[in-house]
Amino acid sequence: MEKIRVVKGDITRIEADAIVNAANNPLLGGGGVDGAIHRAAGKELLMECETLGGCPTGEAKITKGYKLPAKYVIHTVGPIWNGGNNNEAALLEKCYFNSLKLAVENNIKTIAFPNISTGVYRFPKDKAARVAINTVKKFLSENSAINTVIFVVFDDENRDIYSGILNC
Ligand code: AR6
Repeated sequence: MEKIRVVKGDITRIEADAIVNAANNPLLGGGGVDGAIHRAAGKELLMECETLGGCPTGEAKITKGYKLPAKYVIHTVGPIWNGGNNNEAALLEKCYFNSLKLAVENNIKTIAFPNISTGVYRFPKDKAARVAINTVKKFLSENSAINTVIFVVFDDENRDIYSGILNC
């Protein structure tokens, strides 16, 4: 069975061991997918996030999922797009890599990613998809602990980009 899947929809509804949040440095909630995850998980998620001391860009931290179907939330902070010559691609790669590493450390078998940085942070969607897919494929080829990675696409443009690259 394919280890990588593309699903269109709301990541807060996904039944996976972990969903990834495209958060910001303070980890105290925000708009976009971050806001949706906090709303669906309930206020206990914010309370746990308040104990984490924030998160540098490219790093990842884990919490419980509370009212979400997912057992865990992995919070990562994507780069803000600033023209492309400011380490944006390397930082985005770190988001995917560090989220997967944290997943393995927590015995997570299925993990769902949103399209990190492609909303408020304005990372071009096609470039971001290539970074996401290449990083995940490389990780899976070197590490057998993760069974399934789901790319959750929220808009038609990202759905077409991911389906095109992955041929699905
Ligand atoms: N499920 C799946 N994907 C979603 C959902 C959802 N419910 N809602 C939005 N998306 P963004 P960023 C998609 O802006 O660019 C927040 O305020 C959305 O269409 O959520 O990394 C944070 O607090 C887009 O493709 O995250 C930070 O301050 C993708 O998720 C900042 O935005 C990411 O868009 C982070 O910006």
